[in-house]
Amino acid sequence: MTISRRQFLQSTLALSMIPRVAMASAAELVAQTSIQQIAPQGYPETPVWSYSGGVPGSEIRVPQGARLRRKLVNMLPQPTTVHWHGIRIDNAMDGVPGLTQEVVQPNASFDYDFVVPDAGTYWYHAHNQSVEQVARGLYGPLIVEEASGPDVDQDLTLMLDDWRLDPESAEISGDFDNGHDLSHAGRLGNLVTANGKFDPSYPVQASERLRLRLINAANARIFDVALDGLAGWIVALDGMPLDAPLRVENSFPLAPAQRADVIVDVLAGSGQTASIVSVERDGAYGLVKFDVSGISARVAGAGIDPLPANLMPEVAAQNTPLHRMIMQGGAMRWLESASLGGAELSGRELAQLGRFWALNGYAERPEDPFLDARLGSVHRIEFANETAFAHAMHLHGHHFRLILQDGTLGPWRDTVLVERGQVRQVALVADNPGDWLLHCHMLGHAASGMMSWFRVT
Ligand SMILES: [Cu+2]
Repeated sequence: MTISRRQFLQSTLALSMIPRVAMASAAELVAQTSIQQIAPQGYPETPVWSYSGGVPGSEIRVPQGARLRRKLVNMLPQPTTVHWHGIRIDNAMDGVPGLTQEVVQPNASFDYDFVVPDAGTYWYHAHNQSVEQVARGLYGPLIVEEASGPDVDQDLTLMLDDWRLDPESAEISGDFDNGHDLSHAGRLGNLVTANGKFDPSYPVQASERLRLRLINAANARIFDVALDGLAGWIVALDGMPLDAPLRVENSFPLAPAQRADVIVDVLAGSGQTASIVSVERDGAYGLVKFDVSGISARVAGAGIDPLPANLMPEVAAQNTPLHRMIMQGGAMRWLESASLGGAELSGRELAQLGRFWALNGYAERPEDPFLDARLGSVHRIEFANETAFAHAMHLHGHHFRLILQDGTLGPWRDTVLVERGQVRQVALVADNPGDWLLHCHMLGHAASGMMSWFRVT
């Protein structure tokens, strides 16, 4: 084989055009301190912890089935790890300290290297001392593209967060172990952002069709998402396509760690503003605005097709073993006692140690797994929420199917919102070998007792 002079020139030209520094840093994910304008203009900038200099960390976009490699370089004053949320990943790459890897010390690094089997909207975030590290900004979007995606004019990732900032200095409030937060709804903030900005706006044209990838990166806040000036259909939840798109009628909950892919048509006219809001008891507040200018040539009213399905296992939920996970404790339902460090402690003793919650009587990740599953076996888990608060239960390494009230199988998810007093069943095929965390994604709850795990061998 010979290379023609023309080909040679082209290849050397191509090489010289590749920015070498960018190439080197593309494979690195540097956890570092940085500064960013989080509060509205006019307020001071906020010192944050970020991946490679910005919150959210830069969007990682790869085709379905690709191999993803990132060297985590820890330039923080604390040990850290990265969890690739929702990816049905090789266990050794799951990023859970003490379960799948050792923490990455300051000035040390760790090579993450895995395949992304499923298309969809995922995210990555710190998984050591996450109640602090995620609140300081250590998260970013991970988008796995379908071979052929839907016909849309724009594909926008909107990563939502809820910050607790000092109203004067705009510094992140450092009370991550505040017992009141831990024992109640978790750390709720005073400033909501999308993509690290307060009240951002995006330019659109009237009649455009957008794919919005909503990701809730907040520590504890459940958004109740509603659309204004937009007609929307949910096409995927937690990355996984729905069998049939679901029209957004009023609002839908997006709990911490959950994602929703929504295809929207811009109904607002040129010169108007469309928006995404979160509905609260006493009104709604804006998350994201769309400034409408001009009119798209798109013919309005075309139907929404489902996204191409990922290759998921068959779940035959009937007559499969049922494992009960009782969620206990928190304010108003204080623990009488629970197990910690091999001893049974009273609720008062646990509270003094900053433990307010328990799963099946354990106020920490127990020594033995909640479920010891044979590879390929099918299980149901029943989450029984006996507390006075909502919890977003997240399973690592697997997606599960919700079991609906009538016993039929609902959507695939990796994080299920269990409202207070509610009992929810899910079904899964334990098809990914390893030790996997199962915990509440209200990060203060996880830090103060709501942590368990299951084993697949
Ligand atoms: Cu919780």
